[in-house]
Formats: sequence, structure tokens, C-alpha cells
Amino acid sequence: MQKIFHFETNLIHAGQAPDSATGAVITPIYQTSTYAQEAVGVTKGFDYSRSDNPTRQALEHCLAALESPDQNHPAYGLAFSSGLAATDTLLRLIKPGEHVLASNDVYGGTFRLFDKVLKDYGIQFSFVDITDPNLVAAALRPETRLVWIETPTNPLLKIADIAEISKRVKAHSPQILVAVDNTFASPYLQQPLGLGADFVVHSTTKYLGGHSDVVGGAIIIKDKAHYEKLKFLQNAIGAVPGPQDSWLTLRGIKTLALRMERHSANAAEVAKYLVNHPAVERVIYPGLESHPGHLVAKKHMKLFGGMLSVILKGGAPAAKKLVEATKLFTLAESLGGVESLIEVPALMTHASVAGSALEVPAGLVRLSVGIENIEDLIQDLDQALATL
Ligand code: P1T
Repeated sequence: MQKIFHFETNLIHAGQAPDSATGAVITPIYQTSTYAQEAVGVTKGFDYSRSDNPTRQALEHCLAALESPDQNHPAYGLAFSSGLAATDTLLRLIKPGEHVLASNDVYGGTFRLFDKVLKDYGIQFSFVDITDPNLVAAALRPETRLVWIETPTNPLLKIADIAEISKRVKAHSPQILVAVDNTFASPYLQQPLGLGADFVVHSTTKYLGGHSDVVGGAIIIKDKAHYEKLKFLQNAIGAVPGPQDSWLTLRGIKTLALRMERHSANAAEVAKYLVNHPAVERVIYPGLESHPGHLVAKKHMKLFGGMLSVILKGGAPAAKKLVEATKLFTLAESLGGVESLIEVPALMTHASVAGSALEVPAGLVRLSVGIENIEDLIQDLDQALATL
């Protein structure tokens, strides 16, 4: 019988037994596109690296263990070349004429894929405030096939009650699938499959990889039949990560628990500091009791994460000035790395939602709080805010 380990142990060991050929403790980078066959069709389990690769497989098994709601009934993992590649592959389960109901605050690239690409293939999309399960239930249509939840959302940090939404959606029709983009929380903080979701999607580029050195994505799947369909699509479409990228992601994952503890502690301190700053109009952080999703976040998340957004009294000009004045917080897109980043979503990560119902406030600044010394981070924000 396979031994059941805790989450922190799975981060380091799941899918990564010492290499059977050499004893290498760390999973090797199997930098090969193809595999010798002893006779036609007689392989050691691998025939071509788009279909499968041992380094990628280790990552997929590790991701599955991290998102498994119950280790006696493990989930299934698939790795992709980016978060958007994972989302695109998952959306191939949806046929022309069918409807996808999505969160009205999502990563700008997700919106762009839905609205500017997949809509042209006959898939219908509508967007709803996922903080209210009643609104979600009311927006379901006879042709709805997928509910797409991002929580916490990017960049407004809205919180969805995954358990309540999944229950309501499945009561409406067990045929409707529920997918959760768990990128902002990471599996250390929140495990949607145990709350009723069918799929978890990650941009592993973010907290899972954790070091801003690799782009990747993943789908983790509760049900075997869905896994088999998606495994077929993964190979048929081919948006897979290479062995180097898979290895870097595995390497990053090992410290996820430690990093998320520090990200969350630092973000809570930054939130506390910003709330009291005279230049700040509003701080959006699920760990603050004033956040409308605080209680749901407390129920579903172990900690409140490293992402926060802030609206400045000086509006858009102040936002631009602030992000250009920080010295330790680097002005850059992306998030979830060990280093702190700062950006203006309306001008950068979410430029593609401009003019749509998902438009984000022009004066919103998003912070990805890293794991540096908290005093240095606050001092940097203090000197930057003083320039406004
Ligand atoms: O960048 P990529 O690995 O393709 O992941 C896309 C993606 C999916 N889901 C969420 C919640 C995301 O935040 C992202 C990527 N986001 C950024 C690059 C960003 O700066 O917000």
C-alpha cells in the first residue's frame, strides 16, 4: 500500500522517487524528443516527448498529489507550456453553441482568450460577479457547460465560495463542469477539488514555480474520464512544457509551503501599513476584515496569500507615479515569485479588458509581495508614496 504523506512532504517527494536507472535523487532532465523501441511498439512507457516525458510526468504526478482532495483517490495532473495553454486545452471540452459562465474579474489574458479567440469558434461567454452564488445560479443557461471561477481574482481579489457555487451548479445540472483558476492561492492555501470543483487550472509561472524563471501551466482533474479526454487533447494539441521547464517548476515547488507562509505574512503587514497611509483610498486584501470576501476566504484558504491591490486617492496619475518610484518592488507584469513586483493592471496585465464590462479601475495598483525582509519592503513603499 502506498504511504500517505502530508502536503509539505508531497511538495518534495510526490512523483519524484529516486531515478530507477541511476539512483539520482533529483529527477533528471530527460532532454530527449524520442525513445528507442525494442521492437515496433515495444517501449519502456515513452515513445515521443509530446505524448509523454519522464521529467514532465514527475511534475504532473506531483501537481496531482498537491491538489488531491483525498490521497486514497488521487487526482490527475497535466502540465502545459503556459497557464493560457492549459486554459485553452481545457476549453476544447466545450463545443460550438455551448455556454461558459465566467467570473467578471479574471486575468486579462484569460478574458482575451475567451472574448477574442474562442468566441469566434461559436462558444458563448458571459461574465458574472462570482462573489454572489445567487447571481451565478441565476446566470446559468440551458446550454451552459462550464463555470469558470477565478478566486482570488486577478486583480480585484474577489473571493468566490467554491463549495457553495459547485453545489448550486451541480444541483442545477450535474452536466455542468466547474473549473477553478487557483493561481493566486496555490494548492498550499486552497484546494478546490475538495470543495466540489471538477478541474483546477494553474499558471505554474506564478507561486508554484515561484522564482520568476519559467512559464508553465497545469490542469488537475478529479475524474478519470475527464483526465483521459484532456490527456488526449494535451497530446493532440501539443502545448506541452519541455523537460527543462518541467524540472525548474518541480524545483520551485519544493519550497511552496515555506514561501506561501512568508508571502502571506509579508502581504498582511503591507496591507496593515497601506490601510493607514494618507495617500491610500482603499486596500484590497482578503486578509483584512473589511474585505467583503474575508469570511469565505477564511473558510476556504489556509492563509490569505501574497497578492494585494490598492486604490490611491490621486487616481491614475498617482498609480503610475507610485509604480515608477519604488526601488525594491520591481515594475513588472507577473506575480508569485520570491521578489516583490508592482504594476498598474489597467495599463499592463489587463490592458485587453479595456472597454469591456471587465474594465479595472485606472487607479488600481497591484502588488505581488515577495519574501524579502518586511522592513525593507515597507520602507520602499514609504519612500515611493512620499513622492506622490
Ligand atoms: O502567463 P501564463 O502562464 O500563460 O498564465 C496565465 C494566467 C492565468 N491565470 C491567472 C490567474 C494569471 O494571473 C495568469 C497570468 N497572469 C499574469 C501574467 C499577470 O501578471 O497577472
